Amino acid sequence: MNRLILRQFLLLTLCFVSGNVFSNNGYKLWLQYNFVEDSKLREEYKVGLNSIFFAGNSETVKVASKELMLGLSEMLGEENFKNNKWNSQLVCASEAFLNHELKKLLKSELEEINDEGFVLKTFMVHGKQKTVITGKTDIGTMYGVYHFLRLLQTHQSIKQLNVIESPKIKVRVLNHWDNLDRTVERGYAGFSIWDWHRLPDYIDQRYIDYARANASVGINGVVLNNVNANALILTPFYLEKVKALADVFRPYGIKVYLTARFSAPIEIGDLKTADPLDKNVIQWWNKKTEEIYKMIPDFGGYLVKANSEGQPGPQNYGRNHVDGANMLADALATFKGIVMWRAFVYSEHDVTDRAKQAYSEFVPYDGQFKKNVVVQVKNGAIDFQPREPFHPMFGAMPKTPLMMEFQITQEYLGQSTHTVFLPKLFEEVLHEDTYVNGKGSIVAKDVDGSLHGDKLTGIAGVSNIGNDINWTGNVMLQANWYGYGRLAWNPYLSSGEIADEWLRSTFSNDKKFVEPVKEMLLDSREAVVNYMTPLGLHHIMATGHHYGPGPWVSNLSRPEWNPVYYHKADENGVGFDRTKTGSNAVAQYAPEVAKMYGDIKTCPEEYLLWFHHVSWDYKLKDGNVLWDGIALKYQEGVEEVKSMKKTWQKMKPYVDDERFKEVNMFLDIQLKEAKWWRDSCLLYFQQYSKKELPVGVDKPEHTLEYYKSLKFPFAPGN
Ligand code: GCV
Repeated sequence: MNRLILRQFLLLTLCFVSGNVFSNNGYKLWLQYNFVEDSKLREEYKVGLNSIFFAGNSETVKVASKELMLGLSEMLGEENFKNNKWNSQLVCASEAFLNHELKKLLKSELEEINDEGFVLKTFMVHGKQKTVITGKTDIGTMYGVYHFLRLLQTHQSIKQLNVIESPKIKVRVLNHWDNLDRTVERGYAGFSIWDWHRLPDYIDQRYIDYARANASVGINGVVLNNVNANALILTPFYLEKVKALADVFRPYGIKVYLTARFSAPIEIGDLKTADPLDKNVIQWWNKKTEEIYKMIPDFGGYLVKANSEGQPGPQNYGRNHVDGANMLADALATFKGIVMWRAFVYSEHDVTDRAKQAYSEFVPYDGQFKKNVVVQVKNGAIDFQPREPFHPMFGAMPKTPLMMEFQITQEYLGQSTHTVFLPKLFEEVLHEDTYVNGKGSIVAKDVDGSLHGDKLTGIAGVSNIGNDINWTGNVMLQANWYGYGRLAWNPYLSSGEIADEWLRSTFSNDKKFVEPVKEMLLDSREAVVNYMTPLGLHHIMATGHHYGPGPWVSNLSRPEWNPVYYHKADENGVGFDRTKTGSNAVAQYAPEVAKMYGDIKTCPEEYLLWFHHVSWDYKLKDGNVLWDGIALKYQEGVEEVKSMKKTWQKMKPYVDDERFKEVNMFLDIQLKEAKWWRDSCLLYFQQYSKKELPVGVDKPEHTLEYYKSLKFPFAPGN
């Protein structure tokens, strides 16, 4: 019996005897390269891939060819592909290596792509199928190889390929909020994957697999450490370790960036000040930057959180964000490095609505930042809530590139136990219309630079990765890392396409699995909004760790850290009036958007309580009064989780036992917690509405006092 038949025989026997017995701990992420069971399709692939040739011998070419061989051997059960050089059926070569004939044939396609783009094209040569994967660079060609593998993983035909793709955003980074002691701020998947103590000499296989996963979706940068930064990362002791990681990531097209603690010149440089206009400080950063580039010639640059939540910054010296960012930008400019300067600022000394503060502070600086500065803006004006209207800064700084900051880790969305498919949230934000240049000025266009013609473009995702065996704590949340990467490559992809690809590559191509689970993923974001913060409620999570509900919290030192600041429930109603009669935050949007949000009749109900203080008796579009509407939404959220659970339970035949059980247990937790959210929030708001729960809403299991008494002293990520 040859190997292949034996393998299939064993597989079938084992499945027959005891269901899906193979355990799969999820470590391989979406790079599972499952064997193609469909023999017809497998034959099609084999016929088209009889011989394979990779031109060039850079490290990138080596990793791409290794990945292709791994993928093909797993998916097709074949290891020995012939190499007929240029006559091979599959040729992978970047432009510089293409032979004369292919270069001529691919001329116009190559003109269309940028340095990281790729072309996948099939020709018929003497009646035989020939496929070429090429790019302007080896990195582009590598992206083409990953795309090709994705086609096979998702069981698509490779007979007539004509794919021309370039990433639409230049800087596509993950932000790790990882500390040097390996704790991860807002991390729910174990400790940091960076084993600083063992670096630089010990290179964990994880670093390589992390790079493969990122490259497979086009992520091209990693900010290794927390924005609440520790200056020690900039000392030679740590820079050696950073260099080791940069060396691992380089072949995969991934650059390393670091967060720069603004007070580093004092803390590790023995200076008396960190004033950005002080000549010793300027010199210190210049030297430090030079030192980094000597070790890491392709270092990406700095990410800075300044004068925000207690972090030091230029304002400590009477200077402003422009002074701070430009000083670092000058130090980096010679080396083509960039500064990602965060706009996440709000102050307890500013009595205006927190939602207005970043815009008020940054928009007046438009046009004043150096060319290699990009301002990093969270998707919404408060803080990564289950749903927020888009940040009013998008569209509002035509002379300054803005990069999007999404949070992949679920600080406010159930952390790692709740299955929430975030590409749905990301897609919603990217498609919001800012109207700054008329209808169609969607957020994605500000991010990809097409709205204002920005040269420097970027997107950041706060990582949900830790050292848990499955990387993200819950295998379903691997989809959010994947989906972020895919949207960073192309912010116009739909969440449905992304869910489809991810499910097929991670689990199975069986329609009976893909269709229902896709629906479950696509509904999961609305579910979390419903059971946590329906109709525009926001930031009513418990204190500090943000785990679970805490709408009653009112005793924190900073007013804007208290949930009561955001919901403003009283006997008249609930919600934050951000219209002209209130904080007038709506005025920060373009007039069309301000008008829509500002009028209770036209404000989408998803944002109702974000922008309006609404009476408990206000009639919603479906005819229910607000109180009933809120209660029914909370109930709907619980029902949605029940239905997610039902869907998953039917998936047992298609999923290995280990991942099946894991997801099942997490859905149980999610259901329990959805009820907890519903019951505690409704009991709390009921004190003000003084109304009965409407028919159809379950009675709370405990009293409000009980929910208020719950404490979680060691909740993770805090
Ligand atoms: C890294 C929120 C989080 C903080 C985080 C901060 C930020 O406030 O709770 O943990 O700090 O955002 O984005 O800087």
